[in-house]
Amino acid sequence: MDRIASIEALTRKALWLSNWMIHHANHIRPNVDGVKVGGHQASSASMAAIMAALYFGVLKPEDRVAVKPHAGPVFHAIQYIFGKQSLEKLQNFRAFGGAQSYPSRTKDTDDVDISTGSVGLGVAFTAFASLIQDYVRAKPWADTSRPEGRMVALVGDAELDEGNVYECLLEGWKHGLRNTWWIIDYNRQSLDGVVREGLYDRIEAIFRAFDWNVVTIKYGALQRAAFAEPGGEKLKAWIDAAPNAIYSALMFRGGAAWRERLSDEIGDQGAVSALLARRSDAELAELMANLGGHCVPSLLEQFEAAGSDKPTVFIAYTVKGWATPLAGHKDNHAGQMTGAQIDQLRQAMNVREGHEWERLEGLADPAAIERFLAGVPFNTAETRRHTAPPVATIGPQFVGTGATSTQTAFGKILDSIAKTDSDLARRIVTTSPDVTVSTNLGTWVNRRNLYANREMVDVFQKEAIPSAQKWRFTPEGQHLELGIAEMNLFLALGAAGLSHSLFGERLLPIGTLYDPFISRGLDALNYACYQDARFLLVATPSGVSLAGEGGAHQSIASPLIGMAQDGLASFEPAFADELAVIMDWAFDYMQRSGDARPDLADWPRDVTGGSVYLRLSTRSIEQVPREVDKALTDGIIRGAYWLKPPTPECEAVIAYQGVLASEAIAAAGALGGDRRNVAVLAVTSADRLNAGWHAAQRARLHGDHAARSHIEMLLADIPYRAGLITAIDAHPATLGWLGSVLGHRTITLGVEHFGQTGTVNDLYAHFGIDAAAIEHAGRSLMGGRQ
Ligand SMILES: Cc1ncc(C[n+]2csc(CCOP(=O)(O)OP(=O)(O)O)c2C)c(N)n1
Ligand SMILES: [Mg+2]
Repeated sequence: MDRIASIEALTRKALWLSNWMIHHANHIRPNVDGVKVGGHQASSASMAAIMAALYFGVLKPEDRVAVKPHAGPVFHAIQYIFGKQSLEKLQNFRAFGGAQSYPSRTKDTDDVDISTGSVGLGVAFTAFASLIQDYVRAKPWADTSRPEGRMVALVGDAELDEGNVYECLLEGWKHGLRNTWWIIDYNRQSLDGVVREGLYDRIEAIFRAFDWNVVTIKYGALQRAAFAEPGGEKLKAWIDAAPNAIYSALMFRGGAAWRERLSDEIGDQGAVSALLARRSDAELAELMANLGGHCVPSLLEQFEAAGSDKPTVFIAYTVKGWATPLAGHKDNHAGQMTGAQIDQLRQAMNVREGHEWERLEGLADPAAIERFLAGVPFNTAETRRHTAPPVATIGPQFVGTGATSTQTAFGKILDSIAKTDSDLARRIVTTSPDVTVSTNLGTWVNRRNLYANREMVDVFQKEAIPSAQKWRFTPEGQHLELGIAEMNLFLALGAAGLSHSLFGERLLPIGTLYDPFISRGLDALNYACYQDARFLLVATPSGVSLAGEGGAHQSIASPLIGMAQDGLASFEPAFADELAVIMDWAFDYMQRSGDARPDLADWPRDVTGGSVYLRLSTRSIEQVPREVDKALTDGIIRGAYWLKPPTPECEAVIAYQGVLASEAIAAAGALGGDRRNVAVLAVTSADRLNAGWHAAQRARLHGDHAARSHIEMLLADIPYRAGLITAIDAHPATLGWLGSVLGHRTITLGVEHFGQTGTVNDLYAHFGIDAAAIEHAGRSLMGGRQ
């Protein structure tokens, strides 16, 4: 059996198993709650041949693939054929513990390279993965003996509606993108219906504009042979002119309908009538379905001809629902075959009843296929997922005790790291969407340079024009300068944050942006976390504390995003020494992968690690001169410590997070004087405090009655009658829950409405978060006693 015949046979297997998997999940497995299970038979069928040609023919172990989310079943079927996916997981497709609905590198066990789900993101991720591959390989410390991989996206045509695809094309062009393949499943259908006519021309023009190779795989081998027959050119002209909707509708209706339509429109033209007459209805339907994207020899030919490393888009014409009764129907996106239809497909695939799950059931020569599979290049590597040893941290970098802002301190801490000759400094890569200088990365960049795939001098420096920024671009540079698109920032952080796994080289990525613009890239941030990428996100400035910048730049919700985002530990330090401690911890936390660390046990995620988000500010505040001992370090990392501890007579507690430290301290002074005890709780991470509290609650519910979280232990120091005032330059709900930990009466201060320009004092007074407002709230809780 030759290679092409083997891959064609395996295409049919992948088609069958993917459709059967979905059918089983929806119609055979008991449905206990009546909620639709779902799965996409037509979208899977559309890609079966493309994926078979890639996985069984063209891909190498070093390639990395993002599979269109709704073709997940084909991916799982192929892995099953390789022997890398269990029957049990397939039978539990979309069930608890089973194969995931959409390929997931964290939840699936069968070698998913790049998760997908939110359309467009997996596509763009491949471009950033390729940039990161180049970045890493340009470094003197990299092991370049490993072969370079291609980053491949299998793209639904409607994914091209997503703006982030174009944002990444532009960025890729700027950085000299290489080794990237996007294979578009051009079935001209989306979820709701058939796409607009003429889309092909737009797509082609766009990719050419960005200097990509464009390879169109329009006709299958059968069609090309028919075009060569007398009258064939008429048939080709008809296919080329056919509106998408007509083609789809006829695909659905089948051979007789094709004959009727073609006979009506071109059938009186002599040779072409004979061409049609030579074929049965079934053969005619097969011919018209033989678009390039379903033709294994055509696909292999084009993939194998693409020799250069220039980014290449393949536009593969396909039919949604190919080779199934769903083919071409405009409502087929979530449509599924009936029992009778799946039975018909089973028979057409030569699969015996009761043998539906067997790997090679129905194939003419299973032994030959096994031999073929054993030699498939993609299947030869033992493991395709790498690891990299952790990079040692170097301890907190304290940068003085003069009044400062956390943003300024961040720049100094990074500069202090940049000065060291350490692995940590070498493995850090910084990136920013056009806010490098305004987020204080400038000094780091001056020392460590910008990354480019070739040397470029700083023209301003060469022309002797004085500037604080020395922008030298070099392959060894450690800053990846991005355009303004925040989606790109998070995609880049996602790719860099998986470098250890994708490319076997550890990176410690740091991305900076303005805090409010996290929302602009939120889905890509969520996506990066979902893939378990590891990075440090530094968001600054934040809140109304940036005053004069006005409402459009003032973030309100970001601490709540930080709390709710899985995989992201968020902090909002007030003081430079806290920031130094948190950054040092973050570099370790980003590299954890499951080794037990019992000393940090109050948040389960501490064991596995994750990414870290720092919400910083440009507002300078007085620092607290102090020794940062172990207890203080622990408190900072756990999320809170007593800045002014309570006494047994404590009447009120002011709990603040971030830059309102100064207001909280002033209010505590005014409220307490030397007569009563007003304690101040410095919260560095509402997120970790809250997660620890939840973890302790769960532990107690599961029988560990002694479990206590950090916040419970801290608040146990204050009498029950004491009042609690929380204050934050953000939404008050961030800290509002503190009152429910032990039931203290609580007033929550914060910002709930868009701000406006003004001085810090104006805005703090306006929103009631200044020292006077905190004091006022405190008095009301202390029962009006003066
Ligand atoms: C960001 C996002 N929006 C919406 C969806 C829901 N959705 C899933 S697939 C799809 C249509 C995809 O069409 P296409 O890419 O052409 O794939 P096909 O099924 O035709 O192969 C939509 C809207 C999603 N997954 N992600
Ligand atoms: Mg489509």
